[in-house]
Amino acid sequence: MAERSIITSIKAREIIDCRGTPTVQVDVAVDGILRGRADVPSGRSTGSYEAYEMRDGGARYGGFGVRKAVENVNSTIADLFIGRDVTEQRSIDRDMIALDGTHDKRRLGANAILGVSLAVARAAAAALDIPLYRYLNSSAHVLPVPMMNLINGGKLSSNDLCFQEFIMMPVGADSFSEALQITAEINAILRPMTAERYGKLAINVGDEGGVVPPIIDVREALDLLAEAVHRSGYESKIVYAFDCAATHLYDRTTEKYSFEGKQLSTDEVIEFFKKLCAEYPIASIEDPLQEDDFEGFATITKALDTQIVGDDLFVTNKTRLAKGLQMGSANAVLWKVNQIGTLTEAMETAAMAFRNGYGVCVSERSGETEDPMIADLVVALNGGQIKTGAPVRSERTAKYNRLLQIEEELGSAATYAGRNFRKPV
Ligand code: 2PG
Ligand code: MG
Repeated sequence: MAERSIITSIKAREIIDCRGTPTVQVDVAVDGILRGRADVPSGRSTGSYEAYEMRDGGARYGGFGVRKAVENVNSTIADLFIGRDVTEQRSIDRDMIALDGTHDKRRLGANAILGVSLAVARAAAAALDIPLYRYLNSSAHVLPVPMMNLINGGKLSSNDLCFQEFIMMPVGADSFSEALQITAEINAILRPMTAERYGKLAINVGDEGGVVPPIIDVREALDLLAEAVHRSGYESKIVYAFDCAATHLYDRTTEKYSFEGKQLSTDEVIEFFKKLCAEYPIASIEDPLQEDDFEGFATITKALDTQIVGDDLFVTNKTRLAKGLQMGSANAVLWKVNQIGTLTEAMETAAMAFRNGYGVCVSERSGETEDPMIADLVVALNGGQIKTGAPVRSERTAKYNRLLQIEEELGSAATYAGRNFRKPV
């Protein structure tokens, strides 16, 4: 009989993320040895339908403390799982969902539940002495295209650029390591160019490491990025993407979107993207419309020959994805574990997406820590695409650097997703 790996303790603590905001860290010990530690990320431009992030309120940390969530792990959740086999990921996640009993995990806090879910996965892999990506999927082998957010706008910056993320994707690279090299080189060209054109303050970076020039016009930002790409000599290997985060550009009263300082109707937004896609090699557009507009998402998906990603639209939630599948809204999901709150549910959402021909783009949150977990997760999913900021700031580079290690570990078994990022296997 196979040896069992028993959880002997679960302990959470409050730590801070890259913005200095508290978040939850969980340790899981197996047979008396600390085997798994995981940090919970946190968003700023969040969707309304995300799982509930429990915050303490009050004066401490401006109300953002997570002591209650920590306490929920250390008492209620820990009590439930001491003595349990650490490899029972699915039943552990299901038991936490049942114990919580609410639709959005507000009793225990999705940040409490997710911390345990991720730390359990990591502890199980460590107890079995295999890498996390392989523990989750023995045929994990796809290295993702990094979606590099080199120019920041929206809620994650201090400029007035409407779109949140201007992204370049090195789809023409031959490997992940070459892709990373290309993007770092382009970023090194972009920064002095931006400073020269917009002044030195423009190269202070936003929450995800991109430059923050005082630009309002979308084409102007895209041209800046495209010029850096052109100067690098890598033009033929690059396509572009955006996260528009349009939920945050939408006014529910006027039913208009604020694009480039102008007020646009849904039809005008769709026209805007049609023109833009005719002018630039744009391979992916995330949240071009607001989170409740499944119909608009269906229209724009039909109108454009590009990947349309639902972030606030789907919030990694199977029920919302099922509605999108039925209506033809988008053709890819953004995949963020903390939007749903357990690894098991997030993996089910990814499986549902792939089964139906949708792409899966694994994503950071704007509030990250140095935990590189999503690097293993994107490889475990054979996901093909990862969005985790610019190739600067350690909470972003931790993920890219972990992917370099994984590529090396996999050796000749590794495949770089490249131009097949939406359907890599
Ligand atoms: C997004 C993200 C991550 P946040 O909108 O996709 O890039 O931002 O984590 O603030 O939701
Ligand atoms: Mg988004």
